[in-house]
Amino acid sequence: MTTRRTVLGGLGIALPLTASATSGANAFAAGSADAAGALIVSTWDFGAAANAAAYARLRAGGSLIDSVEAGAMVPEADPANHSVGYSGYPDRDGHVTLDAVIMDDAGGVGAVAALEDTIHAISVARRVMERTPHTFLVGEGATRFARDQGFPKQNLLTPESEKAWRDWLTTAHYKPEANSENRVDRTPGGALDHDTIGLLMRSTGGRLAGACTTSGMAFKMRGRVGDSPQVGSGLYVEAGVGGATSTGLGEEVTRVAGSARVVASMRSGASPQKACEEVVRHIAKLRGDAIRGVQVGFLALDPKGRVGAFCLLPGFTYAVTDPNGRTTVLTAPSLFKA
Ligand code: SD4
Repeated sequence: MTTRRTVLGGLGIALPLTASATSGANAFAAGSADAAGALIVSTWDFGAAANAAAYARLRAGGSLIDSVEAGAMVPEADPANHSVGYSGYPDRDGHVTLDAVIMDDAGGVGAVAALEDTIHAISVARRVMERTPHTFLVGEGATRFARDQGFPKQNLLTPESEKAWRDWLTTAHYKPEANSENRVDRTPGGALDHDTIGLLMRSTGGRLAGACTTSGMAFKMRGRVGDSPQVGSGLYVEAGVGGATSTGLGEEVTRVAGSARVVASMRSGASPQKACEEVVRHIAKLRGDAIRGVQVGFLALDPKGRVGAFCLLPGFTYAVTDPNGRTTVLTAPSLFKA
């Protein structure tokens, strides 16, 4: 059964928690939500705080791109979040490297991968979109571009993250852990934590935009880039059709251009929910035993305000903020039971 919790009121003001059973994504199907208002969805429990910032920016007169950027910046700056931005777990050589993409529904795209020494990867991605003729900058070039654009050089490796890495080095055992995003008991170095945020937004008029930002899998190989910053894998948005974003083990998403595939299903007439299910089932069929114990989750939103979410394993949560600024955290249905 899907669970539902209202966790935040408009503009991020905390409301008492309520718990009730619901049919999850269908609670926000067109017609049941205010189809005329703006809607924000994002991955994992911590997406609630990002949604609040995105909502506040929109209410203050920001554009959709301003708002998705503002949302993504929240976990990027959060030292308790050990993969997005500041205090992210490093790669196996001890470097914190960030991946991000931002996209509107009019062909605007900007992305960075393997960005270093810069907290707000999503803002650098936006600059790529708005101030270069390119869509994607990586590594040293992305980092140099960030400096040229005036983003301050900052050491992202906190003592806590460094200790986690040094502890990990004693075994150097690489095994991604499902749903580590929501674990509260995780000990630094004890798990290969990853806390990607994928955030999708629909304006009152049905226009769409999205953002996705991460430091990827903890203790990854140097140079590894996951799904998150790749248009069509970690994020895809198409005017009049919908948007999708992914989380989990990026290699399994990149293999099938997952978010673009979700949107393609929606273009063929599937609801956001059915489209997410179709792609998760496709990954499971394609990969068989190789994805045992692996988490992949998709979140989708269409211009009517319908929301879909589906994943391989139980435990993928997402936050939905309605046109009144009320945020609900839902648990996505999964293909497998465990
Ligand atoms: C990656 N998909 O780099 C990201 C990790 C992630 O929640 O989503 N974590 O593979």
